[in-house]
Amino acid sequence: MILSRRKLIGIGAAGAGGLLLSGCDRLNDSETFRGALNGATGLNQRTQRLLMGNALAKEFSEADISPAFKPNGSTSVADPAYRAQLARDFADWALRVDGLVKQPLMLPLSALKALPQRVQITRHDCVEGWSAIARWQGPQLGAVLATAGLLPTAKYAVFHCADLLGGAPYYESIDLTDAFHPQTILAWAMNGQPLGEPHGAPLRLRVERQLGYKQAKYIMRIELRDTLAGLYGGNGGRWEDSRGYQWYAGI
Ligand SMILES: Nc1nc2c(c(=O)[nH]1)N[C@H]1C(S)=C(S)[C@@H](COP(=O)(O)O)O[C@H]1N2
Ligand SMILES: [Mo]
Repeated sequence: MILSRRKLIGIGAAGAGGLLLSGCDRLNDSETFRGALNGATGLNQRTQRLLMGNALAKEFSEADISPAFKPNGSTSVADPAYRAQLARDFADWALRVDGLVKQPLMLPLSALKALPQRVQITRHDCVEGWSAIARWQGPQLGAVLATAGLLPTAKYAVFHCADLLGGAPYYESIDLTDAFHPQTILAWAMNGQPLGEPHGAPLRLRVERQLGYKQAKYIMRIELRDTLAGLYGGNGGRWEDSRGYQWYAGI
């Protein structure tokens, strides 16, 4: 199903409004609260509680933006379907959202741009030992997931990318705590410009409290799953499978 702009704006606004209710750090420290969280059955309750107790990554000012931001890992995509979409400025591209959702979605860039936008200037830290600061813009992942509606069994969001790394598809995954974190966005713009191919056009993940390899570029599909077992190497990401990188890459 392709959502109309109007429908998306309506649902998206409600979803994003909910996302702004975060910031109760102390609640999450309490064992009692964690117990209540674990025992919660309703998805809305689970989702809302996931939104709390989530510290924000540091945000920077315009003046801090790095003059150069090194493209890393894949910097281009060989897949012919991707090349055709790139040539057409992704006019007929759509993000697929499926798996453990109530309503699978196909979201064109126009729909992602019509959702409430979050802009954040953050630092990207690559395990190879370099960092760079950029301004990212896009809808919150949580608003997109709220539009699709998660089934109660959903535990992970998996990002399927268009590129191969070392001959196998790049993919990454995060849990729902990070998926609904207010700074977790699907970025289509970097430093005020649409993402270029080296940085992951048309869409990349920004999950700001984790290392560079979690920031999946060239996202084609988001799949909601209850387990990471049985998916490629079973470790939840391309680097996790091939190099033994930690699945939770918290900084
Ligand atoms: N699809 C895809 N996403 C990816 C990678 C990749 O090779 N393919 N490399 C990762 C790594 S290790 C880093 S440091 C960042 C680099 O992002 P940049 O190219 O915008 O600097 O993207 C991450 N996301
Ligand atoms: Mo990296």
